[in-house]
Amino acid sequence: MASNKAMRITEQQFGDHISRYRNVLYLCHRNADPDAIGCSFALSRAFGGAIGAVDDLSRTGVSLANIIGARVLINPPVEDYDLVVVVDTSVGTQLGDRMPARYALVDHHLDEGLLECALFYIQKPAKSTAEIVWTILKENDKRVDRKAALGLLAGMIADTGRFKRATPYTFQAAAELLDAGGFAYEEALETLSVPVDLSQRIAVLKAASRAEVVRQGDWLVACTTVNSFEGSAAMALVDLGADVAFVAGRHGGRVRISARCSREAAQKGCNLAKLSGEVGKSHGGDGGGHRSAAALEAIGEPSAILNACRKKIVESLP
Ligand SMILES: [Mn+2]
Repeated sequence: MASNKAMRITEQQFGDHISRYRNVLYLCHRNADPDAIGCSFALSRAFGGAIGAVDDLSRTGVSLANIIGARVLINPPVEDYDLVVVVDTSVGTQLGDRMPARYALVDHHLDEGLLECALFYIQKPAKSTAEIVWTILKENDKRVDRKAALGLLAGMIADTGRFKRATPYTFQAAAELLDAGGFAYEEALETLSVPVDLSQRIAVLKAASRAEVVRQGDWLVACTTVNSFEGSAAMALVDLGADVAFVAGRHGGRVRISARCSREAAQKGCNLAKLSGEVGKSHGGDGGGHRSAAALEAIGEPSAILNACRKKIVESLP
């Protein structure tokens, strides 16, 4: 790879630099997420150019791209472009064998691997690349339309864990994007909600409506039966407030039980991996997993094996 003197530029200088190239590709990392997609889309709208991604998009990346109408080329021929702007990417391995010979970089990670060979770059420790891109647009007097604003805000929401890791600038940029885009915050949140299969939702709702809840001191243990998506159902019961959940399903001649517990229950000593192994073995099967997420397969009546799980967990809770 040709060695260049790496050139750090400011957000304001981006427009001047990018205008020297006629045919630009904004390239997202593998499994491109909403931050990468939203940023590439907003930059391509403002300065022109195509959007690409290496190999695939994440589930929420696909959702966002569909909603804002981003056309993302999968594994585009990078050598066909005058300049590739690598977006939201910190290490070359995220680009697989698509590493372009001539590239610029816009990113919020702290890794230095891609800096040295970049023609120019902007890299800052922001909480999302979208915050950097928003500054680029403002300082180059670019207006954003509704879709570009939606994409950038979705990127911020996703990368900050719905603002759990936000800085004052994240909130400021988010407010400005809501204003510029003219949409409700709820709409930006919705771009990230990937629909769950109908059959899965039915199974989880059935499991919840049939659940039997036992209270032991301050602990709530939920048990239920459903014949598919046991793991999702157990997770949903913990989300709803159970400390521990066991969901049984019949599969051919065998019974499968998925077990989940809250983080607090696991910290206080709940060990579902051990429990699943013991109950599984005592019913002609086996089980295991993690402390807070485990499963077993055994032979017998679902209700009897569920009872055995419930008895064991109640005995073990402090
Ligand atoms: Mn990011």
